[in-house]
Amino acid sequence: MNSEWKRSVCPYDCPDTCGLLVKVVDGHAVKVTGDPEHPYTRGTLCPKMVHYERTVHSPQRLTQPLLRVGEKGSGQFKPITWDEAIQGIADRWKGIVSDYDAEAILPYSYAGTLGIVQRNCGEGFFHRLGASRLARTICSSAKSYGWASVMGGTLALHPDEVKHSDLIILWGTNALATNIHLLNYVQEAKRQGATVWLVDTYENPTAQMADKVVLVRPGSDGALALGIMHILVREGWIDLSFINRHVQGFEQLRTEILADYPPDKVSQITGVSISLLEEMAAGYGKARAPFISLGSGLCRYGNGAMTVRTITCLPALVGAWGKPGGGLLSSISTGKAFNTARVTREDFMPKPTRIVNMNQLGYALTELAQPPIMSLYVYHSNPVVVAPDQNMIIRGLMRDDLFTVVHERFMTDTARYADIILPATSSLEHPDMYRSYGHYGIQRAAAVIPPVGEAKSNWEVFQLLAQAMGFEESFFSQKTDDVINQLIDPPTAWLESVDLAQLQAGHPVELSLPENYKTTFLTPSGKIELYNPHEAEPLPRYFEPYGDDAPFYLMSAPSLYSLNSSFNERPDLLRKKEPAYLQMNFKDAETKNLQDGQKVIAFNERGEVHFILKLTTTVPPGVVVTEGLFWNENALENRVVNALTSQRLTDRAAGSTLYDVKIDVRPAIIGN
Ligand SMILES: Nc1nc2c(c(=O)[nH]1)N[C@H]1C(S)=C(S)[C@@H](COP(=O)(O)OP(=O)(O)OC[C@H]3O[C@@H](n4cnc5c(=O)[nH]c(N)nc54)[C@H](O)[C@@H]3O)O[C@H]1N2
Ligand SMILES: Nc1nc2c(c(=O)[nH]1)N[C@H]1C(S)=C(S)[C@@H](COP(=O)(O)OP(=O)(O)OC[C@H]3O[C@@H](n4cnc5c(=O)[nH]c(N)nc54)[C@H](O)[C@@H]3O)O[C@H]1N2
Ligand code: SF4
Ligand SMILES: [Mo]
Repeated sequence: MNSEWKRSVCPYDCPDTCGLLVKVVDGHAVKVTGDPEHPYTRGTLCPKMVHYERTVHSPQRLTQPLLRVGEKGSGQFKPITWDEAIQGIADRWKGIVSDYDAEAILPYSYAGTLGIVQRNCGEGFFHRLGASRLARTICSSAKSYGWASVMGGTLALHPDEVKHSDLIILWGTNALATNIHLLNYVQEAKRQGATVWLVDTYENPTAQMADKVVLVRPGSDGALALGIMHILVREGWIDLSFINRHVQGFEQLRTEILADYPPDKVSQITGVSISLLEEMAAGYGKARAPFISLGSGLCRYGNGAMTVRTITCLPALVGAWGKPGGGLLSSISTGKAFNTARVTREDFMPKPTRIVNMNQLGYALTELAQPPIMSLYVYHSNPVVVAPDQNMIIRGLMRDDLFTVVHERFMTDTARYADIILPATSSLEHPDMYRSYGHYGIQRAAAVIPPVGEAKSNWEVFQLLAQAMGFEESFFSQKTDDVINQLIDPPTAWLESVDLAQLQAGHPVELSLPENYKTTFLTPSGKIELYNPHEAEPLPRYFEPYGDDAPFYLMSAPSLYSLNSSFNERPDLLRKKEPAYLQMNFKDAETKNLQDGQKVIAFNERGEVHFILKLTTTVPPGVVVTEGLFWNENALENRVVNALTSQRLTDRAAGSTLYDVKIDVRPAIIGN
């Protein structure tokens, strides 16, 4: 028996990007633990990953290429060889290119893996093909935009800072599910006396570790931030010397905007009582070093970018950036540390091709013309479940003339609609380089086991497709490790501080930050830009989200036991994840004459989804909550929450508005 512990990295779309140790016995992963050597995650994992080997060796893994033999969506397939699959795809695509144009082919991918090469390598291929491009904005593009509008390219706060804070605001984040390692540091600060606030639309599971919970009306956080700033100014709880040195536009903000947001008005907009608003402002204004951890939920609204922009102004007023432990952590962007353009190869594009927004896949498949989408190639994403307007997407995928290829580890709802399915490797079966959006660690991982069945990695499949399409660029004949090497060779300026030998050997290493990075503002003016002359609205202000004409705002928040639609292959986690509950306040249930445990239908003009009603006081009236994305097969009536969400986009950066949706609720069986 050959048994060995090997290093790897958690590949999932999670800010923590944990270091892993994998016990491999005779080519099988038998145990997965956290890597104690990892500087940030320090050996602990979330409940999803402690048995990653069960995902990797799941009996549900796809192990052979498959060809559809039944109706689209019926899930009936027969095995074919890789040669047949690749040749079949290439033949069909060559026909589409000559009958329509390469833009009739649409790639669709997101973040099944965050590995830099496997995640991005399809772009090199599709750019060379001249296919339509995909705007990958489903997650948090509006958040990045809002941050950058105030802070430009300023380096993000190091997460360790939180340990030194005395007031931590978890703003729109269910960190217990989505950012548990940050919470370890929050606990450390709490032990030293820090106060923790949660600002959310319901008492999410993280509320249990907060000293104070502030519940806001969905999409109204921008007004809350303006109200706090109003009080900070009114009370003089501002840091004028910091403002004079580092802030642009404070006077304009104060006179033109803040004067308009007195507590009574803000209370009306946000639903936060005047006394709680005053208390929050006092807490923030008097804190030595307030730290805001900003989640992404609140950016997924029609006003999402503006909301983030407004909240991002807060630390500037109190000079939090100048204090150890103070500031605001949005997302960490370390893309500049790598030569990623060597993987995405925009230079391969014959012309700037059409861009299709991933949040509008339903429209793209049903309404887009000149040319219409005739082929969809999905890899490491599950749009039938994760993208808005599920019914319209399924209508599109049912088109007889649409040729759909899905490269997947599992028979997802999207894979069910494929004409050809290609089996994908898991992260333990392919090498990659990882960076994180929650810390500054980077790590290279080798494949630690051979591919399961005939599975191939994203890079290997694009190589085969390139060959079949007759692409002769030497780029496509590289081994995965060659492509990974190009990311760091020549080393970028940022990598110069890193021990490359350690990195190459698979150890976690940290990118270093300049000493004064917290007060080095990489904006055009060199200051924090409360006033941004490049914006159509140079000053932040509040405007309403979309809303809809229906009684309940619907929050589809993350579950502790799945990650987006991943981990639904795991019976052990499905048992822990509660069934598709819809949480509702007792008062609303009374008005609607609904009972706890009853089957209900949530509906709006886009669709209907069945849930089991769960009555609670943790959700305020006017809001309903469902936690976790399910596969259709685990849902009550074959539709999941995204049958209700909308393809509308955010105010800036074309993001998703997955939380900006209202619904009504009725009993599933009348008279029950
Ligand atoms: N276990 C688990 N971990 C995950 C994921 C998962 O699905 N499960 N998803 C991963 C991904 S892709 C991402 S992007 C990150 C996301 O992680 P974060 O960006 O930290 O956000 P979430 O934890 O998803 O929490 C969103 C919260 O926003 C709240 N919210 C919604 N609307 C509003 C609003 O208008 N105002 C305020 N204040 N709050 C609002 C929701 O109620 C919810 O509690 O997590 C990643 N990690
Ligand atoms: N209603 C609602 N909808 C949401 C959200 C929400 O909070 N509410 N969250 C949104 C967010 S923040 C995001 S980021 C998106 C995420 O959407 P996606 O990125 O689509 O995430 P997953 O559902 O995890 O699907 C990833 C798929 O990739 C596959 N996969 C994993 N590794 C590989 C690989 O190496 N190669 C290939 N080919 N496949 C692989 C997995 O098996 C899995 O089925 O969902 C969004 N959808
Ligand atoms: S999902 Fe997140 S917390 Fe869990 S192991 Fe992966 S990186 Fe760590
Ligand atoms: Mo995300």
